[in-house]
Amino acid sequence: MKTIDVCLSPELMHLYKVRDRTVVVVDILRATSCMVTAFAHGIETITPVADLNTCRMMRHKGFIISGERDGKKVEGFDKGNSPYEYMGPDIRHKRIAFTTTNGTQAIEKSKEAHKVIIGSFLNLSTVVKYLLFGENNVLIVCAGWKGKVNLEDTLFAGAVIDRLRNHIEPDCDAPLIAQQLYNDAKDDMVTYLKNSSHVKRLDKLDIHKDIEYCLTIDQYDVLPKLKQGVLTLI
Ligand code: 3SL
Repeated sequence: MKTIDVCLSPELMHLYKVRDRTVVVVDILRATSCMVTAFAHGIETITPVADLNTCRMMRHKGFIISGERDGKKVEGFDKGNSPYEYMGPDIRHKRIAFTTTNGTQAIEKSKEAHKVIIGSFLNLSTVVKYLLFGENNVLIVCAGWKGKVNLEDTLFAGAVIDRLRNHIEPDCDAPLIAQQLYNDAKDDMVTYLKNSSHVKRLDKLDIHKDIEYCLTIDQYDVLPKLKQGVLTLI
């Protein structure tokens, strides 16, 4: 039977061998939710970039430049990190260069994997189906917050594990923790996450509607995949 594990923070990546695995990168609030939304609304590619300057330079190559630091849109950038910015006709058939505090860093740390896909609650069933029929063992990489563990990415990992429980075997205890938390939270994730650190952070920025949106299950059936450093649709 295939196995599944969860890396609860990118700081723990050195503990995992990823070359033979399919890695699912998740940053529920809000980077991977934005990416999935952008693909569902017609973006052609997203290039994840770790630092601000490289991202800035990519405007000269015709990219929309997007990103945040500490939740706020970067000065001079075209777009920030709210999924509502990625629903309009202005992104159709365009290319985005994207840099975020945690999400794009987690993608960078995962790039040695055999396959890297992008997960969020918005495309949960599509992710699950892909993992079910894929041949590789799986690692879910939670972006967390500046190296620390967060609840929302762990809940997503738990949701995947719960749906695959009869088909893929947990590798260690992190999948069991994630699954247990998801089962505690699943009936009302918005309330469950009320005291979580990133929800509090985003509440201060007055973007509560982003939180509810990012916790919506199965809004889209798109699956972004990393190929030579660029995200495209499978
Ligand atoms: O860290 C990230 O990648 C972001 O998603 C964080 S925020 O939701 O924009 O604050």
